[in-house]
Amino acid sequence: MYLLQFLMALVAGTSLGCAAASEVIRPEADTCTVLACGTPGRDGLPGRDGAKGEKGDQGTDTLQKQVDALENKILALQTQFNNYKNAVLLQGLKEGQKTFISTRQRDTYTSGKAQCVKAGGTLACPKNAAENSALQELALKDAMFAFIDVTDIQREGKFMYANGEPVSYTNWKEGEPNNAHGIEDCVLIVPEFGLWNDWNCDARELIICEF
Ligand SMILES: [Ca+2]
Ligand SMILES: [Ca+2]
Repeated sequence: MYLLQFLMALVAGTSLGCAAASEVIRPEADTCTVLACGTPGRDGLPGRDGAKGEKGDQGTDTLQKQVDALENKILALQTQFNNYKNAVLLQGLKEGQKTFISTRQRDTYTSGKAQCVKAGGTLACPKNAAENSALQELALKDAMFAFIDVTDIQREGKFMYANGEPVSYTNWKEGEPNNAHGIEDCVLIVPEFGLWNDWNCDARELIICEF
């Protein structure tokens, strides 16, 4: 009987010993990684669609339409401008880099000069024979004397351009300049031969502008 109890106690002691041993190795079991212990699981299913976002701006379509409309407007204006330019050029003459446009109106030297500047040009001023011929042609059209931007206002007898430089080309009529009656400080082109005559600045003569 005592032997049986001893043996049972011994068996129980061994079990306790095993239990103690398994408790000692448990931490090792806890450090085991997923990779080492099994294959990874599959990816999950895609999630649901998110909530509808806020309304955005009108986008590039509207902007493109606005750009197209502006381009069409510019094209229309350009065509209109070219037509106008061609119509004006029909009244004028192109010589070298210059375009001479006749106002076909008489005015004083000072007022006519201002009129040309207001239009974005200057009073016509021939610097060579070809330019002089162009002005003569325009003057002939209306059979008028035409002022040119050459004067001796600054110093009597010394004819200069508007910028103060002395004239480098002249086409004086015989006997001119004569400063008749002491009041001729401006210059005009006589249409018949394109010759120059000094003249009263306050007279009203044809105004031709150059651009
Ligand atoms: Ca004079
Ligand atoms: Ca004269």
